[in-house]
Amino acid sequence: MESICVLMPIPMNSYLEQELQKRFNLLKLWTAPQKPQFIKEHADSIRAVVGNSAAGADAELIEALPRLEIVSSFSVGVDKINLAKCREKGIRVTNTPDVLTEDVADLAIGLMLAVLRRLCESDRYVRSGKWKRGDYKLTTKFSGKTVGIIGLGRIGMAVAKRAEAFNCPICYYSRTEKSDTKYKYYPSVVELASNCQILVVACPLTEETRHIVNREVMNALGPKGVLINIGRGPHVDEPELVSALIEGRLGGAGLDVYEHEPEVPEELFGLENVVLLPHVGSATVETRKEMADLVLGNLEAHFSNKPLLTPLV
Ligand code: 8YV
Repeated sequence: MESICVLMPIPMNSYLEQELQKRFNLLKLWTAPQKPQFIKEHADSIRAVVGNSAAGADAELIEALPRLEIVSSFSVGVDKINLAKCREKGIRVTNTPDVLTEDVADLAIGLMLAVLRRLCESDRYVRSGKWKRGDYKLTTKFSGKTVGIIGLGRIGMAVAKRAEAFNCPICYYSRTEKSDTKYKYYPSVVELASNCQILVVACPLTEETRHIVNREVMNALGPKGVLINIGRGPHVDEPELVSALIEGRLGGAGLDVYEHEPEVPEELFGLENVVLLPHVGSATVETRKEMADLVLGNLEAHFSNKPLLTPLV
């Protein structure tokens, strides 16, 4: 397979890069001084694209690569891939489900604890020497808080299970009510937000779920409510989030994702009721290796005419 050209638009993971380099003819777009020129030069030989949550395969790239057969994403989310275009052109799409579920769910719980128990603020308090000079503030209990989950898929379920261990009642919103769960269903996000104390975004990003957390939802969650976003930045109307937090209409937020990564609204930097992470839900050594192995396994299966390991399209 060493002659098969695989295009990687941006760097993602060194193990993945090394293995792709060993097994295929890896083209690293980010190393090219003129990207459009580079694509043109290699258009007739690129048969696979490896994308991720930051760079996938949009309509323009797909149109530019007439020999493209497969997009193998180093992510579970495929919002950066034009799936309709792939379907239309018979291009296969794979992602990395399951292997990252635990890490992302763990991080969601970590964010809940970090926001409510003010872990980051407390750490800063000790490091800055303030502890020696003063009293620390009381924080908010996590155990027993009602957790509302938008999207009860693999990750949403894993968050629910973990939160149950903290005696948190669980409720959820999804397009349709699930018959195989005892968790309380709300048919709208506003109703869910009105009836929970911690609202977690865990659904895929689609046109339908863009800004699913809007001003109305934030107001429904209220001044004591906490928003946790481990989905995608565009799920939340970010300027509205900033105003809701500044005006005290929303109690706090734990964010791993943002609308324009790596840009984060600077107004959030000064707020102690907010915990900001740099999109690290799946970023453990163990999981990133499993994700990379899935990307490689899918490519190898495709190019040896075997069934794909995790096909989406
Ligand atoms: C990563 C993710 O950020 O799986 C996803 O959808 O957002 C993450 O796992 C990423 O794709 C790794 O580069």
